[in-house]
Amino acid sequence: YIIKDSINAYEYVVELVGRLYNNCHHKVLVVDDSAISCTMIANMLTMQNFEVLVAEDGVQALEVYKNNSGINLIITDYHMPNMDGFTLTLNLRKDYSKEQLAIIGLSASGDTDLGAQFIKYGANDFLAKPIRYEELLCRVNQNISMLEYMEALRNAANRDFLTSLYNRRYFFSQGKQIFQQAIDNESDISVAMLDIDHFKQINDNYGHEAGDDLLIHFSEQLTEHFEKDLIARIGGEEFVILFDGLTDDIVIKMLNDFREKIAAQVITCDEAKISMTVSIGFNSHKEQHLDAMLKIADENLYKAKQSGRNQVVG
Ligand code: GH3
Ligand code: MG
Ligand code: MG
Ligand code: MG
Repeated sequence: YIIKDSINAYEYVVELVGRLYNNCHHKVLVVDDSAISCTMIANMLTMQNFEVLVAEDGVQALEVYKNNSGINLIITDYHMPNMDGFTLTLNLRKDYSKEQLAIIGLSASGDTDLGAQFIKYGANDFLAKPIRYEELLCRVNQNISMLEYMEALRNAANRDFLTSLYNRRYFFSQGKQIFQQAIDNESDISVAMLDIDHFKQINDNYGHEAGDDLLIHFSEQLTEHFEKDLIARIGGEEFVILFDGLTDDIVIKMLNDFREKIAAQVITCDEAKISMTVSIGFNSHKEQHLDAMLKIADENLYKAKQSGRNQVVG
């Protein structure tokens, strides 16, 4: 880099710090039976602030990958005892797509076919040994940018912009599969529809922005309270939850606990202190379709509204 003046230098440092800061969110697994090669690559990446894990062969790599969540890039050698790089790549691709997990194959110099073959086996990219620092970083950064871009696309398609909860489209695509499994296995499945009470008044009294803040807060509470269940925002102040494999007693208790928690909170928005309540309709009666199950939950929600709000009916 040629730094011409202090402004350039400042911008360069800001960019560099930003990149280093972002890199620490990425876990990279380096797989190579040559300890020298493995350490060298690991050091190059550690210098760039990546979190680095290492493995000696394909078998160990699968083990490390299984036991560490959040690895999104694997750099793997080809020649290794127990399991080579191609077999490792093939194994990983059974469960993880190129858009979820980037794999960069390492090909020894002289073996010109290895690169192309790695890609045929499912690698995203390859690097020729001996590894050059600049090229390694370019390829790693390019692959990570691609993963981030894919994640942004997935989120744009599946999540609600305001609250980051899943949207209606994602809820039904996932929900229908979970519903079908529950039918096939004759296991418990239930749904709840939630609607914040008198939300229009909250907007009218405190403004639309405060309303938005409350929706975000409410969504965070939902995610925290129902960690294992499928939650979505399906309307303005309307939410749906799908419970898989839980008995009615457990779900109704969870819903009532949540309802009470919300009712007991006072949320400070700017100067204002705001409280809210939520009405909930529940249904665990299996219908032919998920939509029909939700319709009953919605009727129960209506009953909850009719009989005074801030309650669970189901
Ligand atoms: P009820 O207890 O019967 O549910 O009354 P309510 O006022 O909550 O119901 P209603 O359906 O009449 O009003 C819902 C309100 O939610 C109206 C709308 O302005 C507001 N709303 C919907 N989406 C958003 C949003 O994204 N942000 C904000 N701030 N308000 C929203
Ligand atoms: Mg080797
Ligand atoms: Mg509503
Ligand atoms: Mg409402």
